[in-house]
Amino acid sequence: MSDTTSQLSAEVREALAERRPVVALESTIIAHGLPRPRNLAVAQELEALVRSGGAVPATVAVLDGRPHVGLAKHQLERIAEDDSVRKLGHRDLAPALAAGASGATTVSATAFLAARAGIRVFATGGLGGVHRGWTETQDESADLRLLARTRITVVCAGVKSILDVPATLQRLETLGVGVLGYGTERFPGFYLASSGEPVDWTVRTPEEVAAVMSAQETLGGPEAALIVANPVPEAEQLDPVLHDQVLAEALAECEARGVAGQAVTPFLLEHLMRRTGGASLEANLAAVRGNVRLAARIAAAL
Ligand code: PSU
Ligand code: MN
Repeated sequence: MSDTTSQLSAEVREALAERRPVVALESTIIAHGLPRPRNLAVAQELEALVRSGGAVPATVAVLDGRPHVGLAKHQLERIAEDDSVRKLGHRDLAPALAAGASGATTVSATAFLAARAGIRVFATGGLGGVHRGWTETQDESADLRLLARTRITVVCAGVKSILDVPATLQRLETLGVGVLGYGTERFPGFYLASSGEPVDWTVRTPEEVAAVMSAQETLGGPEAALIVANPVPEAEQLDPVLHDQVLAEALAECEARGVAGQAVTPFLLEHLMRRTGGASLEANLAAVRGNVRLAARIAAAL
């Protein structure tokens, strides 16, 4: 598929043309999910991790109304530092392009733009999903439905534990999105190694993931994503007791303040970070690093 709307960096374009491994990275985690100035250092570190895994990093964002796949140094700095950078889900792309706006892309917008550019593997922290209290708010991340119709493999530490995890897994099943536990029989819990929920399929090597991807291609049919759920190492997870306690407070605070829509996820992540004295941030980063390393190995195995 030729993609003339997006600006591919020269490095990404050449790698794709020569069928070398490329890993897409999202930018919302950088602009809205991590504190400054650490966010820029993390963005650069994640790109370096992809490179040391033998793949080319393609961080995705929208700059001045143009989607970019693969950012130059100053572009990555802008995403990390500029206050006017918005949060763009898939549905926000067209208005952002028309308005000439700049924004960081969520999982839904990143997966869409990356797949469109011909990238097969994407790494992030934790997917969005069905929020607790869904029966009242109907808050379900656009990530899920977009992944139901986009052929890309997403390496993540499960879905954010601020969500209703069993309901999210149920939605993924309904939507026909495949879920593989990587080296685990339990669905990971983002900050925690396990959410306690079972997964139906377990793989243990990048080659096994690549085999599932090629079987998806052979089968054809709806172009759904494949989720590779890779747990944070237990030694680096957030203390589960602290997690449950602080999360309950964060959810109550979110409701009391009437935080809604796109602001909910950044609010909860920030609250957890403050109330765990930064421990949730370390667990989040450990999870993301592990996912980025694994994504590079999967891209190389293809
Ligand atoms: N993973 C992280 N931190 C984040 C996110 C993922 O470790 O901030 C972002 C992703 O961009 C994801 C978004 O798509 O949170 C979900 O937001 P929402 O719940 O508003 O759809
Ligand atoms: Mn939402």
